[in-house]
Amino acid sequence: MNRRFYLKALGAMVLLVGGLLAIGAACGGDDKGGTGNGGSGNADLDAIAQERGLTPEDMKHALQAYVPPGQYDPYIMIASGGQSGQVLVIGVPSMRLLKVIAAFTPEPWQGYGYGADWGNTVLAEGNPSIPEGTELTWGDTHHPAISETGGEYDGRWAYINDRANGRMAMIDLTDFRTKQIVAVPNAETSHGGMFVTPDSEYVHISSKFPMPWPAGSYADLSEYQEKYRGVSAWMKIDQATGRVNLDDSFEIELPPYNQDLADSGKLVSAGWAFIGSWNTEMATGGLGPDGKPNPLEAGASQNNFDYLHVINWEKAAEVAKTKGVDTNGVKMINIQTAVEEGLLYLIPEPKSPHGADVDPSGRYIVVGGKLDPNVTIYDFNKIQDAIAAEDFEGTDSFGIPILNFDSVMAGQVEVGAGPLHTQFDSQGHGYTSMFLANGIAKFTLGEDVVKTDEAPFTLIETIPTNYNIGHLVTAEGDTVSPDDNYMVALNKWSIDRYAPQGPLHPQNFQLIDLKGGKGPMELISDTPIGLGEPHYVQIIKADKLHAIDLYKPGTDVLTMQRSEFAIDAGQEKVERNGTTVEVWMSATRSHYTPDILRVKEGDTVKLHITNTEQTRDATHGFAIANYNMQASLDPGETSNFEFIADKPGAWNFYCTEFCSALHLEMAGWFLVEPQ
Ligand code: K7E
Ligand code: CUA
Repeated sequence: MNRRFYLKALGAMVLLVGGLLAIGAACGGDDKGGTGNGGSGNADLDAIAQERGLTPEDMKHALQAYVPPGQYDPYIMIASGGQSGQVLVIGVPSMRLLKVIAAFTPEPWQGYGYGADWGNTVLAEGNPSIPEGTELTWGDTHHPAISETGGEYDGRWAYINDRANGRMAMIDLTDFRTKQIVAVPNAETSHGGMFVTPDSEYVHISSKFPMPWPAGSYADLSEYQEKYRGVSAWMKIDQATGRVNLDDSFEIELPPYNQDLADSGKLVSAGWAFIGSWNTEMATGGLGPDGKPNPLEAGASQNNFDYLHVINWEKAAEVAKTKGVDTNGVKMINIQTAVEEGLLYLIPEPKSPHGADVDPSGRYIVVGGKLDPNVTIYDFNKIQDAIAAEDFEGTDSFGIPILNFDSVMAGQVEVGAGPLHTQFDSQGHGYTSMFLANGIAKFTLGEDVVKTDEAPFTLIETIPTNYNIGHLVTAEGDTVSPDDNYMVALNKWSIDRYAPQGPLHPQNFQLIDLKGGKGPMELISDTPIGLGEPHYVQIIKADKLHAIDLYKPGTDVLTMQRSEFAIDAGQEKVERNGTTVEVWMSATRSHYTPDILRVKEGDTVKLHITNTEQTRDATHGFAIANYNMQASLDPGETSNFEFIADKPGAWNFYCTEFCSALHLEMAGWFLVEPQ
């Protein structure tokens, strides 16, 4: 860089920092910022920049992402954790990892799936009933959906799907814990179908790969078209608990296409939903011994168009009550009924589509075709007109009407190679990730939505990403009023961005400044994600979240009520009943009461532990050597174990959380006398 320019820019930087400090001092009323405008600050910054080889741009970006010690991020990102099966909580703009929420995979820090009843119960309830005896201990989290009220994130709950299986988890955002996993009936896998309706009446999930119907039956792939089916599942949300209630849920049978990304209608399109698909060719692969010439990827890419499913879910909810057929515990609307009742239509979408995203106004649906350099934008008003006029170009092989492409398409924008997912700002812009072109394209939507003087359906600018972006997200991006400041690119490759740690590279999250939607987009920071491959994420304003500090004394985290096994300090006891030993234990800094447990080999042990503290962050752990048990007892929490004392010996138990100066002394003995 030109040295003179560098110094000039650095000087401007120092003035900016000095100005910020002066403002801080004026507002704060103390004199902590007193050295702000002086020469020493200038010299300090200059020296740091020189020493670290930072440009003025670098320093500006550092300031844009900086959150000082002790201060909070204004936004919280709820991120899928991919193969980790977990959900990540990340502050924005600092991109600091705040928590890994245990969801589909046992998580030791929170004692999820290591003997305590919270995790064991949730994980066990999430096992599918078909096939019988299935025990799953991992998931592949892809698409989170934060609950909404009036089309705005409301910070009550988050839902996330398991890509590997037909399952979804519900996370309570008061304590950021998973409270329910549901195996979705009639879905073997799931993918991008997860969204909530604008008032969180339902959380939607759809199948990814079709499965032989009825669920649990077998059919060879030669019967793919006749026997295999997909499903659109509308899971009713209990408004008091956020849990899914299967009794009031319903499903719609879909053709054996690969149902993909989906989104809820909102405002003008409220009551409707859109699910993309690929492989309407119904190809099944067959390379190798099956002797077919094409892999699935080629077979599924033959047609120029696949179909966007258009669903009137509000009407479907009514139809399900009278015409839904009970199918594995949920009411199912079959394809024929869906067509007769006008619940289901198809729209051609070009070239192996992936994303299907509804803009904040609800009017435009943006689809990215992986093998097409264009995004295709549909107009909900035109869709309604076409349905009313029965403007169909035919039906598919299952009798579902196909709306005339030219009648419902509002515009196409050539953005670049490999468009996938789209997010929005409030100014009428879409931002589409381009996997192949390695970047994000910003373009305008159609009339009534564009708030600038830019022409509709026009490419405005692109920004490179490093590398091969999958999803992207804007702050409050799926709501009816996105914020126009932060965007994060979720990149699949990071080849040369971080110090090497062997052949497996981290994912790369890149923070981008949208500048009020006015642009130009500006890259601020890179953040490595080293525990799985996130797919989608959402960003919510931090002040919409109402996380609790403490559990009320003796809380069962599954019910959030006082546990029947809770005790207060002084009520600890041990009871033997035949070969069952039941213990009511307390944990407080820095001891357990009782701290010696005597049982006989083969006894059943029922251990109820209450953390009797009401001090923020006074969490205790509980682990017993050689019993593979670990619990995290947050202040006020009661946790229960039930197990057989099958290993005779003198076993140490201890607190796994460094809770006090005498934390190492917070331990005891579990004595299992041999028979
Ligand atoms: Cu595109 Cu699972 Cu949303 Cu990955 S999916 S990128
Ligand atoms: Cu309690 Cu360490």
